[in-house]
Amino acid sequence: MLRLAIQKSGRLSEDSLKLIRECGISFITSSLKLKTESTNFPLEILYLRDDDIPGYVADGVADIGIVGENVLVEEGMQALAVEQLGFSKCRLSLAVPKSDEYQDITDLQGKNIATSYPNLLQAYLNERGVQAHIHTISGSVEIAPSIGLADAICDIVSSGSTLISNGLKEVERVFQSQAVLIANGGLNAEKQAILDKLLFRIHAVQRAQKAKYILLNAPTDKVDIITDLLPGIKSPTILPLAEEGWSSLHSVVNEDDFWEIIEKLKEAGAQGILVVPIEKMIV
Ligand code: PRT
Ligand code: ZN
Repeated sequence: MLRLAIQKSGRLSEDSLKLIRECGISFITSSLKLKTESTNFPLEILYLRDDDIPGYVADGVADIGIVGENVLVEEGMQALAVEQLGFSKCRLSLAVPKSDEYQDITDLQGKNIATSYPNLLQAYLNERGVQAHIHTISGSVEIAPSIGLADAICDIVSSGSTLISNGLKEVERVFQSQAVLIANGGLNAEKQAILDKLLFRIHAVQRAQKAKYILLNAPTDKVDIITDLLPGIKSPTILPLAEEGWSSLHSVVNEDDFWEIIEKLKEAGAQGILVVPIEKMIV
């Protein structure tokens, strides 16, 4: 059985559980439990604080885990990373009081900066030859300037509203982060095989998230033009409609590409365009 560590309760928890469920792995959750076993896949789930996950995976207490890249790199454990998972996207940024005149990073020379990410911040400052006093605090970083604890902060930003409501402005992006799957480097063959099986399913889920199934009707004499317009398609399915001279085209497109060509498809005579989600996609 493979042991997966995920965050017990926080910003990573819900999407981590959702990904596992989308992989067809069933389990019963309870807020009181610290671990659960899947009922249909050789996986055990441990619920931990996110900061502890890289260490547990490195020590082999858990075999794999899901954690933010910010935590992984801060703890110097990036070697454990297997795959970016595309959720919990955020950035680690430097921010200063809104009224400060800020030109560039050299303005922070000799200043006090509060953060929970001293290593990532130090590396960023070192690369730019800036020396500052880093105050490591574990929470409520954004209030540090208003209580006189620091001149600037370095904290996680997602929408930016926390900075705004604390009278701060974002001035430098230090690190881009998202959830990442990590694994112990010394898995035995049996566990590696389970991980490979899990990765196969994760890839199918990820592919499906980007792809959409498209169905449209078109005059049969326009099918060639429309096929050429559809991006990245070798060979769509073409079926005759009951109405003489009309055909139905079915294919898979990337949703972003689809919005680019929608007008052209209509101009070329496409009608009744349906774009539907795909649950899993195996190639
Ligand atoms: O209890 P435990 O230690 O497990 O959880 P935690 O409180 O340390 O972590 P948690 O749940 O807050 O975050 C887990 C991970 O989610 C982080 O390590 C990031 O990888 C990721 N993540 C994504 C975020 C955010 N978005 C985020 N917005 N982590 C924190 N924030 C906070 C940020 O610290 C700030 O206070 O949200 C505020 C900013 O949000 P905006 O939207 O106002 O900009
Ligand atoms: Zn934490």
